[in-house]
Amino acid sequence: MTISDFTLYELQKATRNHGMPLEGLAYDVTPIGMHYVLVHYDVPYVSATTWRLQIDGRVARSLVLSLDDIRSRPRATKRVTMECAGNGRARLTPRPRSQPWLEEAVSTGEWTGIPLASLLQEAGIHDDAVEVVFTGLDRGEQQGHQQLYQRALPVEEALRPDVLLAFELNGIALPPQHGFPLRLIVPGWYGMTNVKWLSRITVLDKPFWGYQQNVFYRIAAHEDDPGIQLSRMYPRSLMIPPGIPAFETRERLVPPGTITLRGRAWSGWAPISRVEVSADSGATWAEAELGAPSGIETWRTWSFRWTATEGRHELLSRATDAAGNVQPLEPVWNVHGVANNAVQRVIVAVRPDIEG
Ligand SMILES: Nc1nc2c(c(=O)[nH]1)N[C@H]1C(S)=C(S)[C@@H](COP(=O)(O)O)O[C@H]1N2
Ligand SMILES: [Mo]
Repeated sequence: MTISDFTLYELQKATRNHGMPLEGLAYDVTPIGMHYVLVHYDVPYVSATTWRLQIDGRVARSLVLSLDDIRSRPRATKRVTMECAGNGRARLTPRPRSQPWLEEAVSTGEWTGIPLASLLQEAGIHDDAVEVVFTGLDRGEQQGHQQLYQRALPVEEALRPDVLLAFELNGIALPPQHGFPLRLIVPGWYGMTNVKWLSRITVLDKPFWGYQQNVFYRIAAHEDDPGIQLSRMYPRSLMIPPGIPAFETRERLVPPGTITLRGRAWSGWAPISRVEVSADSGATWAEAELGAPSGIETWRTWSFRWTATEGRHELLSRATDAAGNVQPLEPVWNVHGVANNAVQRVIVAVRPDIEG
């Protein structure tokens, strides 16, 4: 990869949106400010006093709620790992034109809010309800489609007890870039599901059609391929960068000897059941030790004792979940550059002059 490969178009996005520096994998909960950010259009300015949430469509009673109304209800807090579906996009050749993530578009937040199901029950959703549409306040144009940011969930998913309408991240009011004053949190699903700056929740008796649902966020082999709509996160494992970085290349420098490699793995389909590590570019693999089990909601820690010998090495880690999904060794290209969960490759130079 050379920097000149990247276009001004991508740089404009990369300077607005930011990833989690991978040393942030050391934290169970990503500190605010290190949590990755992805904003399609502009961060809307929202006044907490005039903002309202509207719930309508196939419901017995439409509701209009203020932030105080929402905050006064029984609340719940959930630790949730969120990953952008475009994570890994910049590794594809040719590179689809969008936010050029390498591997850093993942974080874990502690989200506080009210269960979505409680509001839907209060509104009384009709038996013919099929999907629930979430509309944000942000608006823009993408591929000629002018739109408010909208995504839908099947009713069964919307009624899951762990789905939240969140007004806090890590114990403070949502920062503007993370969706102030209210956002959706759907554990296990890719980032685009978690609609920020929510203004409206609409219950439909037929499937929703929208740009962010049916055009983008599909794994499609070519533009006209209907492909598959994305939902849950495919498994991925990442390593806390070992040793120290070289400023120019960000290659890792470590002294010879035994070191413990550590990282995190997650999957939205089933709990992580296995992580393997290769210290020879994938020729041989060995089992990493897994930390405490986690469900589909949060990442799981892993560790691996590695005897570093002088020279350059390519370190890989590969996650498998309990449903049998495993990370591919090579990226699988698709039009929008989504769901590329190919294994990460970390180049390490082992040198005796590096201080331990
Ligand atoms: N309203 C709205 N919601 C949105 C987005 C957006 O652009 N507008 N981006 C989505 C995408 S693609 C991702 S990956 C997550 C990112 O959430 P974060 O910025 O809080 O990490 O928000 C999702 N929710
Ligand atoms: Mo995303």
